[in-house]
Amino acid sequence: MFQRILIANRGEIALRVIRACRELGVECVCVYSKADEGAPYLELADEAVCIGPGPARESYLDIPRIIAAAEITSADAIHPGYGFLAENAHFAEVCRDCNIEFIGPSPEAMARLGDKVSAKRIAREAKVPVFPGTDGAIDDLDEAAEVAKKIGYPVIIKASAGGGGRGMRICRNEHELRQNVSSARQEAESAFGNGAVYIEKFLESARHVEVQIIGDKHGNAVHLYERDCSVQRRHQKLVEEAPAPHVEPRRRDEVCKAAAKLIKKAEYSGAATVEFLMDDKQNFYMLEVNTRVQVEHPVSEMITGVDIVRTMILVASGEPIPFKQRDIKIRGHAIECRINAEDPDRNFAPFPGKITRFDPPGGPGVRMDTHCVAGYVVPPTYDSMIGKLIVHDDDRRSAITRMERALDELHIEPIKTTVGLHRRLMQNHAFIEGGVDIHFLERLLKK
Ligand code: MV4
Repeated sequence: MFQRILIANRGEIALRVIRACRELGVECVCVYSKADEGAPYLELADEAVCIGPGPARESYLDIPRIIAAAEITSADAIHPGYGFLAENAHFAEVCRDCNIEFIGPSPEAMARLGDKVSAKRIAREAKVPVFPGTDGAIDDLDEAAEVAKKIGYPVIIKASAGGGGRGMRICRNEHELRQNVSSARQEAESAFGNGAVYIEKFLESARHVEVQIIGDKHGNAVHLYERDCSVQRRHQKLVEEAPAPHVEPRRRDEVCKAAAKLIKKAEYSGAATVEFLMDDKQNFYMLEVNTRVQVEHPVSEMITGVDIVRTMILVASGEPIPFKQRDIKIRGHAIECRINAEDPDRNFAPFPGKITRFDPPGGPGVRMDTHCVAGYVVPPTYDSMIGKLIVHDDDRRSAITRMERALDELHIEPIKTTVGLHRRLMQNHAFIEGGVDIHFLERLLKK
């Protein structure tokens, strides 16, 4: 096992990793920027090192500074959390060159699955369903138009290096396709330094279902079942739950096994999420693979009893996954509400500032993952998520009731947050019935 882990992240996920380190008896070092100076979670680390000014480019994204911090503090591993450098294959490679274990996949496996054209190719080889479309990146317009004609409109242009909805174009006819390909390419080139784009059949309405996987360095991959993350706005998830409501047991088995097969085929170790769209007949199609621990990992932890962050650390140190697939059973239902410092009435504009009252909820089946306390100042510098409220209960209905109860106990003042919207969601008829699609929240907000 490692002696010391450096946590190359901030906020609630940094605290989540600190807790995992403590329980494993591993020391931990936090890096922080000027904007996070004095943050209370830093006190819980064995050491904290300032790595630069607030802007992430000069701190949480600055590879030489992070490596220097690891070397100065004798850290033998780095946990990247999510965001920042978590899916940067170059960073994983620099860690390897510096003899520091990156707690995540090898740079090669990260590249194989992080690139969507490559991930789709591996998925096809593993017989994992994908949308029909071009086999690889588009070379020329005529070829793209031919493929689109064959699969039928609408089609969607996606950037191979994109993700989370960036660099997509929906095309409803050949004219739109011909218009969009070159601009999509240019946008991808300037945003990701990789102009490769591909097209596939566009599905108008679907649910976002994603499967949590853990792979190890011995060729094993175990799934921790699926999450439904359909409640989102502009590709920002707001509510996630596990298991996905109204999924037939046979389908569940199929989608989870498909995801595990893909991860095995890619010789991937660490935590991964395989994203799918599921249509109203429960056909599923792989979208992309996230090669990191995700914000919403706690709902999978709550229904399976597996500590995902601890397991990531174990497998990075070379241990085999300490459980078998047959040991993993779904127990009850879990829901997560993301608590953001945002004003839902002002188009979700960030609302940083000092929190004077912070009362997190408690009691049975309630978990709040947050780095906030009364007196904490939410900096304007980073994303606006200030915590996650997670509940677990025997079934979905009880979990919703428990979430309402927990939301009533939660008081954050005076900043604006998404708490009120979550209250409204927990009482929404369509949400309570379950199985809302990816356009549900945007439709609700228009009303
Ligand atoms: C799609 C799609 C429909 N058809 N692909 C958006 C984020 C990225 N992961 C992929 N996305 C989509 N890909 C095909 N072929 C619709 C979306 C999509 C979406 C997916 C998941 C969650 C929310 C979404 C919101 C709008 C569009």
